[in-house]
Amino acid sequence: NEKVNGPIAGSVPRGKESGWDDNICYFIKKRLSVWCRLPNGKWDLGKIEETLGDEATISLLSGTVVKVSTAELLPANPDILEGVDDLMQLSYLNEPSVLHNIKHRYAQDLIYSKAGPVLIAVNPFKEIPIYGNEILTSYKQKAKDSPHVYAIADAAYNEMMRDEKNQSIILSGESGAGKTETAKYVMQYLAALGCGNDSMGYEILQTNFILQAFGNAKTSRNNNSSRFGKLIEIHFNASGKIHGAKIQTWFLGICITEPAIDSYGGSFLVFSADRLNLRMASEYKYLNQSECLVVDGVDDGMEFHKLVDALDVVQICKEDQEQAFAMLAAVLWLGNISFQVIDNENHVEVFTNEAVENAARLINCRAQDLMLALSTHKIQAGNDFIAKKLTMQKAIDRRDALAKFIYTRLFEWLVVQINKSVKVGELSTGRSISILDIYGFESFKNNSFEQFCINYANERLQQHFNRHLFKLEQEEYEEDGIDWTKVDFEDNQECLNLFEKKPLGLLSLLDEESNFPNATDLTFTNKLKQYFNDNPCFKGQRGRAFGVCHYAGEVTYDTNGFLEKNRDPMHSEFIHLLSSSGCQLPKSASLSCQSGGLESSMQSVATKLKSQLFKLMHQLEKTTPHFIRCIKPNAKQFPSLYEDDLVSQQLQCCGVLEVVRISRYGYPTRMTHQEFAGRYGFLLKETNLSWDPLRMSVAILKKINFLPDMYEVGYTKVYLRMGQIERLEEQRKQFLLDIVEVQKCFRGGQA
Ligand code: AOV
Ligand code: MG
Repeated sequence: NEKVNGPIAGSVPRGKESGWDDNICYFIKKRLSVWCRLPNGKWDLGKIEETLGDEATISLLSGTVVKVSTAELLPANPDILEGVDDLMQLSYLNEPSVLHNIKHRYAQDLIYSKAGPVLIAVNPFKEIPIYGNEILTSYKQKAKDSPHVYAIADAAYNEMMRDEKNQSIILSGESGAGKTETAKYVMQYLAALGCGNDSMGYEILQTNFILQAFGNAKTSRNNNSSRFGKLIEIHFNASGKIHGAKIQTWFLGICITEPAIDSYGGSFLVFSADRLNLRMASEYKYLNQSECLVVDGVDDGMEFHKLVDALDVVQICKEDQEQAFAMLAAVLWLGNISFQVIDNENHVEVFTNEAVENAARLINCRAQDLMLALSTHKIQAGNDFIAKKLTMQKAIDRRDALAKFIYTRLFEWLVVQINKSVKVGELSTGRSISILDIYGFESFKNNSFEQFCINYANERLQQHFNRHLFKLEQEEYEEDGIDWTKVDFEDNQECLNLFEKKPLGLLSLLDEESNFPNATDLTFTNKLKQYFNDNPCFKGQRGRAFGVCHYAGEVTYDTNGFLEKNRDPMHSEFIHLLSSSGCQLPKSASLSCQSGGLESSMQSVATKLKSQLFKLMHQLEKTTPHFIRCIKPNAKQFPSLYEDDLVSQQLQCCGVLEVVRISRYGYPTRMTHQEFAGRYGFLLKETNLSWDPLRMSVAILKKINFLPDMYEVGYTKVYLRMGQIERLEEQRKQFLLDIVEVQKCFRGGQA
């Protein structure tokens, strides 16, 4: 079937243009610009002077003349296409052209572009005046249609109202690319569109702020990095007004002492100093792990007031607020607790100082009990329990585990409170928009269990994207008997298999080792190396390290602490300690852990994450997705700095070129033969009633004289290329007008 294959015969290798080789002569003759890859790997614009065999002489824009292989040349787009809104409009779709287009726009603060159905958002790292009421209104009134996060929110809203189908807006991108910020604008738009008589929209916006205050931290990648994933489902009533929301979070319970992460819980903690007996941030071990303590330009006092206001808005009473801050302070004081060795077997006791006193006071338990819980573990001997002293490292781990335990419960408790406040009685079906913002792909110098989980989650999300934009599209064509030449796309199934396969996958093996009493992080790593030696996604490395080839690049993980973090032991001593404390919040939190069912508390962290992700994917499958790809233009978080390589790598790993290709050569309009025949059957003067819909469709298409590569006829549907349906609709409109005319005449005649 030649007509479909035409433009993209075979699968087009990345960055290559089909038929380009034959075109080089034309480019020489017309003196058209080409992209030329220089020996340093960078693309530059130039003109071909001549070719000799495989070698071309190029004069670059700068005046320099270079000789390169013709394989390093690609066609450049005519000037008139410079900085187009949608990459689909480019005549030549290759990597340098796409990069150049986005860069050209970025230089003019046009941070949004479209790649077919996907919105690309490049982080400006500075404020640009493209948000707020006025601009919002112009998108609402369709006065503006340039690519914008508001336009995506608007499309989702309209589609929801029109089709009564749940929608989702999925943000993805690396850490620091702008997902959370962009999600905020989506919510702002929806709140403005769906604001009713009550303050529900405003309340929902405030929840963002609260969760960020408690769940974000400064990392080397992002000053305000989300340490939790979030899905917020906003529900609308029949007249399109917001009537409630539901928030789900996936808090990783990231270890507070993780080197990459500091100032946990943000900078807010610091100012409630007086009341909570707190010191400067630098005096807390959990906050001063590295240099990135101070977030430039953040006025902690102001932020704290905003936080308290927001807590008021979601109706968390003052008493509970105090308790929440007390818990935060307790976490910080716990970090300052130290131990002293008391015998020659490295057993320890808690060093009695203000840290223990303050932590105990804030948790509302006896200092003695806290000290015992941190430095001993109970062993059953017959009918009795005896307390055995812990060694130094075990005690430190225990202390950090308690801090993490309290912090995680606090976060979960907050989410429960917030949900109570924004809850709707009866959740609407078919009228909701879910916004998904998870922790972005991370690759640090040292990557631990946290990055392992984060990157696994991103791998899953990437597959959802692939499935929707490539797989489902192609599968539908194939099932309907259309010869559709496949566009190559990066499938990440193999990497997901490496994680998920049973019994031989990273997660299963991790669980297995976590359950072995004698296993260590090293035995775990060795097992991986033994089993995955031949797996192309796995790279065995020295010592405790191994690498995974993720869709976004290879990451090396250090398995130090993997087993312990995966077990996430819920020490019964902690639960006992907290439930006997006089403090309500940790008590209710620890009780809710117990009542959360043994099942979920017995599960390892990795298994829990996996099942949560499956649930999430299942939920998303039931919605119409809208994708926003956030791009980080430089690693320094500087404004106006665009690093080609960094952007190129992100565009590649999210398959932007492939998305555009598939959209350009795909068939955006599809109707069943019944629908098609029903709507356009009028075009046929004489229809034979015995004809089946397929035959009718074919007759209509013949009648309208479409060019052969503008349509396809499948077993069940008619497929039309972009712009074709308009022609049919035009004819239909004319036909209906004619009928009205005829009727008028007829009535006129009667009268
Ligand atoms: P992330 O959510 O993608 O990272 P953020 O949304 O936190 O990234 O963005 C990082 C920072 O970039 C923000 O704090 C802003 O300073 C800036 N920024 C992002 N988008 C914009 C914008 N549209 N206009 C102005 N500044 C912006 V992570 O949560 O680390 O994956 O886990
Ligand atoms: Mg974020």
